[in-house]
Amino acid sequence: MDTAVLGEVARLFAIYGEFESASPFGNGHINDTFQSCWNQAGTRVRYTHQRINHRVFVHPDEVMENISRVTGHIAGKLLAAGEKDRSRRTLTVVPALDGKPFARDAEGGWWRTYLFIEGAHTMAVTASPKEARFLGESIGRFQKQLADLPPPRLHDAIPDFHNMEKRYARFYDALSKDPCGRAKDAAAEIAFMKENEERGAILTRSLREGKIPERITHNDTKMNNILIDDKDSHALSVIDLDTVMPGTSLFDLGDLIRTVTTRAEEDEQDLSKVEFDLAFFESLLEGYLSEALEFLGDEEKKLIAESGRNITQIMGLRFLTDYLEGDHYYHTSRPGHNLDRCRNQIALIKSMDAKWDEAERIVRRLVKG
Ligand code: ADP
Ligand code: GN1
Ligand code: MG
Repeated sequence: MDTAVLGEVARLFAIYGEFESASPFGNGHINDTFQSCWNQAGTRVRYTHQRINHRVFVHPDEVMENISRVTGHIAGKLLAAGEKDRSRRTLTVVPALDGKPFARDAEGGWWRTYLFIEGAHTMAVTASPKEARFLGESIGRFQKQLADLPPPRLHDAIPDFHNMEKRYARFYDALSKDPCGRAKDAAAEIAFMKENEERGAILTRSLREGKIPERITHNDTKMNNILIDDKDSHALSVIDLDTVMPGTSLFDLGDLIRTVTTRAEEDEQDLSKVEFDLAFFESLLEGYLSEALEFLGDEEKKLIAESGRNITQIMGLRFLTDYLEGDHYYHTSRPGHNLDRCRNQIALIKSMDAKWDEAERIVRRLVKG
């Protein structure tokens, strides 16, 4: 998209001053993200604009209603706590000129705008246990901040998002149709997913049977959805709020475990680098539990280690399904990208399994406090 078109989109929002420039930003798999620069009476100010992926989020107005409520609630908490730097500690929705939290472009695209959070970055991999701890803390805090969000229930932004049974049904459908003739190239991965189907259903079943409670959760807590303060590596704010909806605390913890406890990126092809790191796991849990221990129930605590394996499995299964279907869902940048991601997730699960007893021991020790 060229600057002139982005300028037109940016001007749909209630932003003061003169538009100067705009360019693509970030590396998400789903939405298209841009930044714009404005001259506001002599000060250069940036904004974040996102074109919401309308194929993934079929009700963008409901997504934006969820996000407005959630960010408003967190902003209220930060204000009540006398926190400094509040507009860097949560996303701030900038309304469109008509007051709505989104705007439509000439092609029918759905756009939203946030204040650009300055002096922050996202991390692709964890460098030290200290960072893992900060990341864990931020998600525990996020869940705690939303525990008392007033009714009504949030919209289900993507129904059955982490429902393993439904994900398996779609996988089997893709496998039987094999529209691109790719199943033959993924025989080992397909076999792994079939062998592990039963174990993978545990979070879905526990939630459905009421063994673990429904809470408001983020549901996409991979580490690059957390902004880190440039000056002290503290986790500043949790972003990418499209999927905030009712779920289990374990979806969020699981996605953190999946992304924070290995030094390898999600699409690393050298699988010898994909290793579950127990020191990162322990620090991540210490951080998360420093906020969450007070509200977690016994059944949730029992499933902590399992949550990491579970969310890693669901992501591996989704990458594999997208590969079989022809790469329609995730942004890809090379042939076989989704298959590489799937292989990476399976390698991580195998590494978790190899260290399972120690991981469970760490959990038991930490939940005792
Ligand atoms: P996606 O759903 O495609 O993953 P994200 O909402 O995660 O999109 O945004 C993509 C990237 O854009 C983030 O990883 C982050 O680097 C950057 N980003 C998003 N919102 C902001 C913001 N308000 N301030 C600064 N950077 C942002
Ligand atoms: C997507 O939007 P992004 O890139 O943060 C996906 C997540 C996956 C993740 C894998 C709405 O997250 O579920 O875990 O890719 N988001 C959606 O990297 O499907
Ligand atoms: Mg993201």
